[in-house]
Amino acid sequence: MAEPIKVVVTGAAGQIAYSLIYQLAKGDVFGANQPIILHLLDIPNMMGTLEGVVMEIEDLALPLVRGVVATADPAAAFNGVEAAFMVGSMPRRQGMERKDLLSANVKIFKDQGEALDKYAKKTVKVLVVGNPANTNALICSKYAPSIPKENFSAMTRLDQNRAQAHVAAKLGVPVDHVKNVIIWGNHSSTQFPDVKHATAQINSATLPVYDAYKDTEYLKNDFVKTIQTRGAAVIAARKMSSAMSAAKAAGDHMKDIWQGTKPGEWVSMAVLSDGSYGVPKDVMFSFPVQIQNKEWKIVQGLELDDFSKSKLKITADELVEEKEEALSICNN
Ligand code: NAX
Repeated sequence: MAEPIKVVVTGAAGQIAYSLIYQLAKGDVFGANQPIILHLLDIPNMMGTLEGVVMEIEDLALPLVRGVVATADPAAAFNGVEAAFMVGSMPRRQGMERKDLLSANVKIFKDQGEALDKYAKKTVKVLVVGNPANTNALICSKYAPSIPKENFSAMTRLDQNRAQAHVAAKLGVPVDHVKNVIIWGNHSSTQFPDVKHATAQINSATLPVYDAYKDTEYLKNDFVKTIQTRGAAVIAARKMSSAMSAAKAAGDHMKDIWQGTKPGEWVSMAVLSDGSYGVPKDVMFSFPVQIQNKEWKIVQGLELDDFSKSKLKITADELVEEKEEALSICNN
């Protein structure tokens, strides 16, 4: 059996972490032969709750868990970690403007970027979940200059999973018969869920989704809106934001980084833009990527029509604006 790796989860007393930790502990993400030492970070007044989470981890009685460090000290939390799930952030409270939320969370990711830079392994893979996830990931990377920028990504996998499940339900096929759905851009309501390049296996035939589901108008309008607003629909029903599905998506995202994507398939994650598809450089933009040896490459050469280009521009403009606001917050 391999040597244990240290894995940090921030926001460890919160609701996403509660589902995520179980997946990590039973080997769903790093593999059934990879022991882990869990580093759990939260804020000081959540230490009581975190103690309860630690008790539950013990009571799972799972052999891959070789240690747990529960702490409010970023130095201890990030020390020697090889994978980081950056979930912890301030939730939006009533009366709070988007700008207030950005301001609070960008500062958290600035500080935690600095702590990663100092204490984590230089090979650490950092997945940002806490919102605004794309811009938080950019800031985190900027304040961790000794860690390669390619090691940072933000989560749009929940949006991808939502889109894939929605199309599968419409076509009446199992969810894994739908492949290569893309989420472009920001994890926000400007994201562009795109099935133009997706395929569906129906009986023994593999067809483009656009041919299998002939209502193109639906796929360009109502489908896009449904996925863009799915998070809000869950909040309206549950009175709390998505947690079980967000945790599953975080596990899927890191598993693909660790174990690679399947041949001919791609997944969506927000990574540093290199200008592909006309997207401005230096924003964390969700692209289709393929992964091998823990390194992602943006899938090239997909054709974008004018409709798609206009959607990419809306979400890219939002990310540029968020980046400028975030940088001005950091510089003040
Ligand atoms: P919770 O409020 O349940 O948990 C957040 C935890 O973070 C709390 O325990 C809090 O004390 C902790 N925290 C706050 N500041 C911290 C700091 N400086 N260091 C360490 N921990 C800190 O929220 P939860 O539902 O778990 O959601 C967490 C984040 O994920 C939110 O920002 C949420 O908006 C975001 N989401 C992102 C998604 C994505 O697809 N990228 C989807 C789900 C989710 O909405």
